Amino acid sequence: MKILTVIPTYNEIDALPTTVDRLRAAVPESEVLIVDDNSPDGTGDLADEMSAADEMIHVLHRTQKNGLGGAYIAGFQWGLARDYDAFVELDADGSHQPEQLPDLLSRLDESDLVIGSRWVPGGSVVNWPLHREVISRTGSFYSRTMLGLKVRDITAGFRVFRRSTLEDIDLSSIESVGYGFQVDMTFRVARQGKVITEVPITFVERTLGESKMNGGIVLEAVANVTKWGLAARAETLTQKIRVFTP
Ligand SMILES: Nc1nc2c(ncn2[C@@H]2O[C@H](COP(=O)(O)OP(=O)(O)O)[C@@H](O)[C@H]2O)c(=O)[nH]1
Ligand SMILES: [Mg+2]
Repeated sequence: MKILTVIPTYNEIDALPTTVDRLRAAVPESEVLIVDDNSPDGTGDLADEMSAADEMIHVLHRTQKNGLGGAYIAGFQWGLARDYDAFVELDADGSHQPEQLPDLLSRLDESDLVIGSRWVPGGSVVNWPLHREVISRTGSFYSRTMLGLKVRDITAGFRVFRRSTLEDIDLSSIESVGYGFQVDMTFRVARQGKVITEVPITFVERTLGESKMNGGIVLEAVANVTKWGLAARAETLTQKIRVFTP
């Protein structure tokens, strides 16, 4: 199985080397694609140096900061144009522990999408401020309710997609840039009747660099989830109504 781990970066110059070293040690067979949005701190140049020193590491440069969702879609399209069988999402900041990636990969033969989950038994977060936990749990709860999903950690960003799962999604129609991207991908996979597996992970808050999360990202997710939920409900209603005209 040919694996591509996509790592989106924006100003991750301090955290990226350790994350990639840990990944290369934990899953040496995985190739790595760093997708950098022209980070002002020089992360893109560092990525180029790492790529020059290791043929398993590739870099995709984008011209401007365009959100995590856009970076992943560009990374997936890069990989789909090549012969990878599995696509991993991994944050650069060390929150997703590469040592737990084998646990996720081991479930891929029986799944279309594997999610590293904080909110299933055995999953946890370390050093997260209370407001982050509240936002994450509330976001998952709201998405589950609005979209009728059974997944516990819907905004999770440590994931493995089977190639066919990505091929069956129209990536160009994904509109969210922030966490809404993860929700949208989950919703689309679930609606196709595909198998989603959640594997418990320990999510460790970053010690280097800064989070790019902001109120706009949360609002975008809430607005989109509401829109998708209402649209899905309207579809169901239309199907149940029979109209007789004289
Ligand atoms: N290429 C790119 N990467 C991004 C962007 N926003 C966030 N990221 C990356 O996405 C990952 C998760 O972002 P982070 O700020 O840690 O979010 P948090 O974990 O929710 O606080 C990190 O590797 C970031 O560098 C973006 O606009 N472009
Ligand atoms: Mg983070």
